[in-house]
Amino acid sequence: MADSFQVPGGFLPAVREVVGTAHCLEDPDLKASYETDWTRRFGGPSLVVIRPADTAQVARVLALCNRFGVGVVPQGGNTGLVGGSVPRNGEAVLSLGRLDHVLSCDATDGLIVAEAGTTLATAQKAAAQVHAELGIDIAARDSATLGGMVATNAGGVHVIRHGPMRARLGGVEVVLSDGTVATRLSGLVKDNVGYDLAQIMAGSEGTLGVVTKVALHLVPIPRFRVAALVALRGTPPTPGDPGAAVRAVTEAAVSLAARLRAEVDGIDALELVFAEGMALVREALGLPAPPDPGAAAWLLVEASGGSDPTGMLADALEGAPGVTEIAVADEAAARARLWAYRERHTEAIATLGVAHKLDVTLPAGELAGFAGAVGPEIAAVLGRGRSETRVVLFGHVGDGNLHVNVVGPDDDDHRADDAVFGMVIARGGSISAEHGVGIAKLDFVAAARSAGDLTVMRRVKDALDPEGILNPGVLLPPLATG
Ligand code: 2HG
Ligand code: ZN
Repeated sequence: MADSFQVPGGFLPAVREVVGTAHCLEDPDLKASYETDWTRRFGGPSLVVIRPADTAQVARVLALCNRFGVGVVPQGGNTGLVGGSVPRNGEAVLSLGRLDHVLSCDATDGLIVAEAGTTLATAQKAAAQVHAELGIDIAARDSATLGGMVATNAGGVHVIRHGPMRARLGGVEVVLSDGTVATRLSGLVKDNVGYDLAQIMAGSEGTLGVVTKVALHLVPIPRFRVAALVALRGTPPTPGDPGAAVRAVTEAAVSLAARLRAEVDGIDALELVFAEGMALVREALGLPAPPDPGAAAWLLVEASGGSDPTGMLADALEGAPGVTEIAVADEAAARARLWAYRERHTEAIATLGVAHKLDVTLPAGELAGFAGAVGPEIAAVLGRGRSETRVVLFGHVGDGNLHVNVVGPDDDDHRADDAVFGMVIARGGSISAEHGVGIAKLDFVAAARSAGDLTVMRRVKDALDPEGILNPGVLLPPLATG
């Protein structure tokens, strides 16, 4: 494909000189896996895929891109779900995959420092060796990389306890568009000397700089950890109100989540799956029956601490409204079996086709109303003849983050997306909870941020990337003309 783009004369030879020919991929077959993301919904042709070995090479490559005016798409594990990590139109892909070394991991400092292409799973293993954890976990842990997780401010299943990626950050090393390297990896908790480099980069989606190293705070491994999968009773259908049953069980889940937080110390996770997703995950992946297979929804709760939370959890669940059956596990493999029903949703949904992945947050008081209304609203906007459409809801109920997966509409049919984002904005929620904006949600950024807020974003972007080479077209909507 390289031939179909205007390659500035001298650019590719100069890049080859920096990274070596073997790491400057121009063959379409070699580039293919870098050009489509995990969703299979987003992607496009690249000019070249560049695989630098270290920060110095990243800096030299970016300086070249800046000089030759070549757009750059930074890419980690390519597990992004919003089209922010793949080329759109002939950009160069800058893959951080070779920067995959853990540089230090020290329980006394409470800090791990690793290169940006290190996978989350690798960092988790390094932390475990010093009897620590990262306090952040996502299902894509084997492929997702730390740099990408900073760039998207990834969330995951432990946000209610330890916060999202930005809360875990002890520093970053970042290369700016002109090749300037900025390093602040001290991990000091109190360090107020001006702007916070790491926080500027968190959630910037590759538009402000390329993260090359990441420092993360560690947390001690708790002595006890227990998970429970709690089945919640359904209600009979209400004629004329197709969302009533989902609304009612979500209401029950939200109340139970609040009760558990109030009564159980050390809640790590509060996750919700519904009957449709449970049936799908069991069928697609051959999982055994959960507690009360006929339930309308299941709340997965995990708690941990220096003393065993099982008793407190049992007391809190005793007599809780709507609960039908409970499975409890403390040993790691048994916990993983409970988690599989929740974590493997993404994989199971992928067996249905290419999903529109709408990752949204609602205020707690709006969650049930939204959950009940979203399926009927999508059906209404898609109209008749879309009976093949599947809407699968699940997510991090503890922080209000629901994942609305819609399978059926064509990749470029935005009607369901627009309807869902419109509902979220109307209810005071966020159109981007933990996956980022990418190109998927560009049209909604202006409605989700005030004009002044957007001005700040554009000025920061202009200051750090004056030529606009970093992840062009991502995150910031084009300025209205005329
Ligand atoms: C999860 O929570 C991920 O498992 C993926 O954020 C969500 O597939 C999705 O929609
Ligand atoms: Zn999620």
